[in-house]
Amino acid sequence: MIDYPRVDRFVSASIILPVMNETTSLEETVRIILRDAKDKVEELLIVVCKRTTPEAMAVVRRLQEQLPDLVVVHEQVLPYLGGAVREAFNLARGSHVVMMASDLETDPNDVKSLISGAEGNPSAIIAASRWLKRGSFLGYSKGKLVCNKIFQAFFSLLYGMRLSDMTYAFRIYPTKLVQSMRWEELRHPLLFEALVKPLRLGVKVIEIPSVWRARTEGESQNSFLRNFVYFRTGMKTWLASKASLLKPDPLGR
Ligand SMILES: Nc1nc2c(ncn2[C@@H]2O[C@H](COP(=O)(O)OP(=O)(O)OP(=O)(O)O)[C@@H](O)[C@H]2O)c(=O)[nH]1
Ligand SMILES: [Mg+2]
Repeated sequence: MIDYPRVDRFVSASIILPVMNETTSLEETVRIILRDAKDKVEELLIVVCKRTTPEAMAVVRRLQEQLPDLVVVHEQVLPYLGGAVREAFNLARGSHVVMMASDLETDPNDVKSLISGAEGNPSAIIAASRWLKRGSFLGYSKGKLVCNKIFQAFFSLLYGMRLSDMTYAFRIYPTKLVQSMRWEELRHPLLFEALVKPLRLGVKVIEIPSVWRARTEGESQNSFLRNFVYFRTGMKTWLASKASLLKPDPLGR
């Protein structure tokens, strides 16, 4: 039988922080997470690449010096954001992993709520949603908002799930789950793949409200047109056999 690994309790969280051009946003993200949840954090897994700016690298090095027991810096081998997240999944040592950004678009004040969700439901994915409370998109264009809503409605119907936000990459996962899945995407669509593949396997997803605020520092690595690739990811996963979603040896890397 095809099944995904269950986790019976939350022990600690590995926080994945991909970094490209963030300085003060990264510092603020780390400060708030540690203020709220230091005792629950296994490690801050900062993923950098060759294109990470020297200014951002300087902040990463400083954090590493200030928090030697918590900060792990990894230079990615696979390309793009999906590659960064996939490598972090494999490195994580906590019982759970938090997927988020370091540009403050994923509000670090909500990390504690994700963690308490995982404490109550250790086998589930706890996902932040921008559609649970009115006014949770700050600085998002009207056109993008309409596209976003249509996309969410289409895929929640297709997957038969009452989920309001399947594309906000701000979630906590059981580490064993993400390490047992076969990931394909290398760019931003990995963030959507990382929700629909577990859904296909029957993993429970619980949403909590969160507010998205457009970044004020640096710029996004995603182009609007690339969002259309998300359709392909969603359809391909819907059509895939369940066996193809997991690695042949579920706990193998
Ligand atoms: N290490 C690494 N980090 C990345 C890469 N691409 C993006 N990031 C970081 O990952 C986080 C999310 O990426 P963004 O480019 O802001 O994309 P997004 O906000 O998810 O997407 P949009 O809302 O469509 O702009 C940011 O903190 C980026 O700096 C990458 O190739 N490698
Ligand atoms: Mg962003």
